[in-house]
Amino acid sequence: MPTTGFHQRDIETMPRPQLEALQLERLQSTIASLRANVPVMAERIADVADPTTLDDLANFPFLRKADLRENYPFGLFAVPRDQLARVHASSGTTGKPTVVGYTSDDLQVWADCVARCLRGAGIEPGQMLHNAYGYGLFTGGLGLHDGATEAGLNVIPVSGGNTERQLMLLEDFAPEAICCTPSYALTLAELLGESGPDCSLQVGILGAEPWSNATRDAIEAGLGIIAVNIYGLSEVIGPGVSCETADRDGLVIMEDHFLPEIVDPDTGDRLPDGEVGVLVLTSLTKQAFPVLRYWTGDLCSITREPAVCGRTHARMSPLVGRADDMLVIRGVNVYPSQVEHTLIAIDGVSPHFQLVVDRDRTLDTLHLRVERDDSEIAQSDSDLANEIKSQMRTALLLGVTVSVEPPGTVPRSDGGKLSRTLDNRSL
Ligand code: DLL
Repeated sequence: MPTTGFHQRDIETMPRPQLEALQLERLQSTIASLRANVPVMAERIADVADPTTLDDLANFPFLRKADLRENYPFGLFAVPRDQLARVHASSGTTGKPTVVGYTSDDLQVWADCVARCLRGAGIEPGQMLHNAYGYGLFTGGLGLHDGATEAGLNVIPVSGGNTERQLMLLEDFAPEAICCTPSYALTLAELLGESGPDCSLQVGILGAEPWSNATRDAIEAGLGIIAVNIYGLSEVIGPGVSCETADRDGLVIMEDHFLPEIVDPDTGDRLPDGEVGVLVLTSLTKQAFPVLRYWTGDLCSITREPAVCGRTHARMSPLVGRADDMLVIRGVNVYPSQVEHTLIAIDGVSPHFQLVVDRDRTLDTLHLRVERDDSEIAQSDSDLANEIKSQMRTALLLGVTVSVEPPGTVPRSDGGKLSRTLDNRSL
């Protein structure tokens, strides 16, 4: 049975008074950097006094996804372009992605955070990690890759897709650990069938999408592993903002780098530990793209009680939902507003649409219902559906199925707030 280890034990078990002193010092220098290097932020926080306690952070405004859109692509970066070592991107709320940047020091911090996650989950240096997160602009593949290298693991950079090949490599290479989305782990567990518990895997580092304890039980039984939950978001760094240890008693936040707050979704007021609200994160060491009070939209609670393993950093509960309408489908974030933005540019369809989310065995599927408009375009329904499919794949980086339906079939608002999503997964 894997047991928790450490990558940077002194930091991970630092007494809280010392940790909080470090956080305050780092918060002050993050704010100094924003004032000096990011004109948009300097203007926005001009009237707010520098913090002298961690509680003073509550005086600062939130940073939201819309701010990233308005300053696309590099307007919120605090270093010149020639100091960037990498950029990544995730789904934006409309046409353009959300772009994030890293200096080489930022990449080192990120690798250390992910190495803490992997060692904490019980993976030992010298072991092999099958990395089935997508490589590319998505932070999952490269984020886990660099962290695994930092932790002294042998990384197999399989990336996503081609399940047949993944199964072959799992059998032939016999890795001890795997990382992928929980839904993909469940698919692999099903396909491995009876031989699952006999496979070499011992640990799964799973995240990027919400999953339940029932899913965890099925994955653990199916693959014969312990499955730990890893959380993160591109805007803050990527995977490795927090992660469960092998004890699986909450996701430990890398609090020397990311300062968490839980706030009321409606008022923005801070909530006490234990209460569920929106997770707001402030980066404490990031150079290229420091974020001050980033409104993640993710709902959870936190505790600052020390963990059994000796870690002192705050731990968050698994996410209980979102404060907005963002969907996570097979690890990809999808906003209904992105779909709308893409549809508007296509001739022959009306602005009415509905997104139907389902689960086909273990994998989530997204179906888009659209209506023809009254223009006289010659395209057949199936050609129109194919065109929409291809545009959606480009815009969302996700395969969707599309049905083109007669005018008047897609649900309309009855005066109240119209939900453009029918999510059958929660039923
Ligand atoms: O999903 C980073 C990541 C990669 C995390 C690999 C874990 C593993 P984004 O694409 O920016 O980044 O999406 C971030 O995904 O705000 C959550 O809503 C959701 N999410 C991420 N991890 C979890 C998780 C990556 N463990 C958004 N449980 C976040 C539930 C998660 N939702």
